[in-house]
Amino acid sequence: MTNHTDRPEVVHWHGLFTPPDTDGAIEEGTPPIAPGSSVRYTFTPRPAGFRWYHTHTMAMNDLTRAQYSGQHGFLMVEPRDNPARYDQEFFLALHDWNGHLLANEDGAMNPSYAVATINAKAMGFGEPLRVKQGQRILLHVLNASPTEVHWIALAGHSLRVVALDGNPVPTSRTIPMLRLAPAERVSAVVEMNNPGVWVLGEVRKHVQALGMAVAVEYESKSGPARWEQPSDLVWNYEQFAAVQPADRSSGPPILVPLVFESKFRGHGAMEAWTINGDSYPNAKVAPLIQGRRYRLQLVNKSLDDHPVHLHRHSFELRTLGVPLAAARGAAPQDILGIMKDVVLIDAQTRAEIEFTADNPGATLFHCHQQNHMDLGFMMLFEYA
Ligand SMILES: [Cu+2]
Repeated sequence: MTNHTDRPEVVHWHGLFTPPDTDGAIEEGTPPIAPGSSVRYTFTPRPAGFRWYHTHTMAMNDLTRAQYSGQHGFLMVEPRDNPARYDQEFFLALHDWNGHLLANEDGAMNPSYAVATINAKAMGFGEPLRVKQGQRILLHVLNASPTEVHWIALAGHSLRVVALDGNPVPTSRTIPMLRLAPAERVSAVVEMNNPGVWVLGEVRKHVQALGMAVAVEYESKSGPARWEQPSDLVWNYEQFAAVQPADRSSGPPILVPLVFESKFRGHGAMEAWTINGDSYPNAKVAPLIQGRRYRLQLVNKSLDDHPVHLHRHSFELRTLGVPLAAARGAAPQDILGIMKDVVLIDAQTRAEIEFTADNPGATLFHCHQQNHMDLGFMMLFEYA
């Protein structure tokens, strides 16, 4: 990797089980790449699946830097044997550009964007996805937006979700629309059984109007691409879970409560963020013990949804969306078998995720929304 920019850079290998010195997080100990210099990393890419890489630097108030800059790419780690049956595969990256800070109702600043794209092209500026009737296509959608959640549909077609964050789901479901938080990936199979020229794009009209769409063109069809608003806007992770209870041979997990809160820093400033009352680098928890199972109890007291990301490990979703205001009664039903590396925690809810501490070394945990990570929403797990 060669750094052609004029400032230190680092490349994070998102979703891979790499050692801290090549994971691409300066906080974990990966050396930054100096301007004009080159480095070579050697590692075995694992696990198989749809991964990606991106700059892991800070932007603060400069909305041209870090993830705002669009420095990202796809990384597909093919499995040793590939049972997938499809005729064509398309990789699609969502991104928002030309951000500026805009005040919300309470005066705090948030990024807002002028342009939104798929594979760095606004609707009408790129080539269509060319398909044939009867084909089965596999879409790998990545939300590479620095801060925005996106909803994606393909007009005239439904999408059979086969993997989340590159990991096959226990139960694949055919749905009208995908929702992707920043850094999330969804892989979905589409049966091309409705000839025409269609829009694949953001479901919210004002975002599609900023450019986040691409035409899907059947062979020998032409004309303007048609859009149809999906009938159903519901998204939940639970629908892809396993139906059978999992084997729990590892014993009860060690509980780690993590409470997320915002800190108003005055009108005209972005909010700061805390985990258990402290911003990075002061937020700390007990060191992880290798081989043990951990259950993170994520309590989002803020009014924002947060796409939280754990480096160098995958985690299993266990419970999601439990309202903070809800009376403490029966424990919610566990979700089983959905392995991810990013999950969106809704405002004013609690959620639980589990992982096994099986990759020793410093491990970053943070909100993937660039402005939240820049302003303290980050914590380092250490191994004992
Ligand atoms: Cu956040």
